[in-house]
Parts: sequence; C-alpha cells; structure tokens
Amino acid sequence: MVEKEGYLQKAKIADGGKKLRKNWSTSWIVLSSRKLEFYKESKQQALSSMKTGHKPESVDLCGAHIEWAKEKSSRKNVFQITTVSGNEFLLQSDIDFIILDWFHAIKNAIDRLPKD
Ligand code: I3P
Repeated sequence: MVEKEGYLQKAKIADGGKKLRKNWSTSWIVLSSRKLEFYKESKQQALSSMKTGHKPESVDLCGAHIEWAKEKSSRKNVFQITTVSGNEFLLQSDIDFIILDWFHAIKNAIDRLPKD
C-alpha cells in the first residue's frame, strides 16, 4: 500500500558499504510500509514500467537508519538513509515542508518495522 509518493532529488552515495561518486538526479519516490522505491523517470513512465514488470530500485526499510546530513552536501535540506545492506542514499528538496514531510513519513515507517 502506497503511503506517500512524489519527486525528490536523490543521490546514492554507497552500495553495500562501497562509496559511490555522488550524482544527483530527480527521482519519483514511492513509500510503502516496508520499502522505498526510486524511479528514474516521471510518474507516468514509472506507472507504465510497473505494468511491464520493470523493477525500480527498491530500498528495504527494515533496520534502516535515517538522519539529517548537513555535512554531506552543499545543498540545503538533505537527509540520509542507510540500509542494513550498507546502501546509502541522500534525498533533498529545496522546499522545506516537502523534505520535512518525507523525513517524518520515512522515519515513522522505519520506527514501525522490526529492527531485523
Ligand atoms: C560533485 C557534484 C555534486 C556535489 C559533489 C561534487 O562533483 O558537484 O553535486 O555534491 O560534492 O563532488 P562531480 O559531478 O564532479 O562528481 P553536492 O551538490 O551535494 O554538494 P561533494 O564531493 O562535496 O560531495
């Protein structure tokens, strides 16, 4: 069940604990109770790719951490999600209420889940 969806700026900065070169891009993001999904494209393209069974990048929120990450970027309003598997994502919006809503929605989802 979808809890929240919308566009944010996203940069994946680590994969399985291995640092990646930061590369910001706009992503259509879908939050459900256990996971976040990142679509590279617009919502419309995301919807049609779902129909064809094309898999988006999916983030397991079980045991994940979320924290503000002021020091990780020159941009404002950046927070980081770290998964149990060692993937790290930065999410950002210039619009304060949008990023605050996302932070709290994801934090609530994580807090409701078992830690392992
Ligand atoms: C990076 C790019 C990012 C920037 C990052 C740069 O350069 O400008 O936007 O992050 O800064 O290294 P490149 O495209 O050459 O990889 P922010 O926008 O988040 O500041 P960083 O190295 O300080 O993370």
